Amino acid sequence: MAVLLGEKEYFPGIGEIKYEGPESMNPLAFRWYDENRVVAGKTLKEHFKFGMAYWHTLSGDGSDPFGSATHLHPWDQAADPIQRLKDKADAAFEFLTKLGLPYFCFHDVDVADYTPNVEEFEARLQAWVDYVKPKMEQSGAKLLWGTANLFSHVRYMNGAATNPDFAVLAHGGAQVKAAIDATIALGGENYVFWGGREGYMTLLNTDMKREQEHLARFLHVAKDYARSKGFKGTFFIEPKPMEPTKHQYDYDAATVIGFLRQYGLMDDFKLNLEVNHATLAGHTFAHELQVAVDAGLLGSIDANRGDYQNGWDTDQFPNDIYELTESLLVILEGGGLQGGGVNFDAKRRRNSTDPADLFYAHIGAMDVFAKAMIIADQILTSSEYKQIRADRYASFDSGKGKEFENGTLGLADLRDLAIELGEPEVRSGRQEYLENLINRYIL
Ligand code: XLS
Ligand code: NI
Ligand code: NI
Repeated sequence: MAVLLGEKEYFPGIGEIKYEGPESMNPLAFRWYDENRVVAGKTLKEHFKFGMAYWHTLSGDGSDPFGSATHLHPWDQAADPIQRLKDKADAAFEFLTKLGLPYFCFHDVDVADYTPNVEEFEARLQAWVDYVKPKMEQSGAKLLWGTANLFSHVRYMNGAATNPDFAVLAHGGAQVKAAIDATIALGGENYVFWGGREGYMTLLNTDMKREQEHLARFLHVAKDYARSKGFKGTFFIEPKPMEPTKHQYDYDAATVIGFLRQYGLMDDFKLNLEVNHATLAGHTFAHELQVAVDAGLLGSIDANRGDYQNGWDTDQFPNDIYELTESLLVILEGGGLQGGGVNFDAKRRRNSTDPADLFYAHIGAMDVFAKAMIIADQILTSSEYKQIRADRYASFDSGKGKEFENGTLGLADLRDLAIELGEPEVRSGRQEYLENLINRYIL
């Protein structure tokens, strides 16, 4: 991927990040992410489809509830909103081409300043589309997914599609329409819905059933509109249990799957799973992945990590090889991501104020993904990992166990068989053995 600079270079002194191999001590090089390396039949580039999150990388300013911005972006200074969106796009494409990120993702309000004037906002988004389209063609970078931010504006304080006020829902519709139009215009491969405020703060003022029906209807009309405009990609729902809302309707993978099934959305929607959202819901990321795989709905992932000590959505960059290896075992065995990729929904810390910190963050994350993929593939192809699990269920492979699976045994049959089979043998689940097996390949 050739480096694409705008009028100004925003990351001077940093060139194209190259693969130098595990022996390299260069902090601005990849040690494991060789995009052309083939693992399990595909290149690492194809497996991951790494994406830059426009919001964290270009818009995130380091502010938190206790303090204002610490990341003072040179691309965010122009007074004119159109000039500023162009500067930001220049910085975005410089960054992703220097890193060799093949994809990016955006919210409508990340790429252009939001204005409540519907027509004016549509015009700004169109100006952005016109500006980035040639940049995408020149660099080869693609749009993994687009989305609309229906949670920041004051009107969305009680949700968008689940707001008790229809006028608010209509404004949400206007934003989603414009974001879908932009996604289609840029050849976006997927479209995401994350319902940050689609939930409730207290049941005392909430008609939960009615709100969920509205959400389903909203998703249907958005999907129908996109299809009518020729969109062939997949829609993703991104579960999260809470934050900002006390209770969010898209709580976790299992909840979303039930919702999609109930409202007839299974053919068009899959899941975009985020690591830190899984942990907020009290699950491991591997658990959420497995739930989606088992339903045939694993679409895409938002890569990051939480903080074990505080529990909220800290969106840190991934760096834990063990956890990622476990996750990639599930993804590889489950046949990969359906249509999606790996979007870095992660931000550098408030006090990581050097522009180079953005590079270190992504390089480290891409390397740990690459190494974990290589390890997971070795575990699957050359260890006893799969066999141990298969053996645990061997009693269902034939005989009466098989008959039970096939549905030909009743409860009374089970009673008779209990007598015939006698007390079952105590068999180890071998958890520590399996944990060591993973480390055997890591260490
Ligand atoms: C917030 C979400 C958000 C979605 C896109 O917690 O992760 O960033 O990915 O709206
Ligand atoms: Ni996310
Ligand atoms: Ni998140």
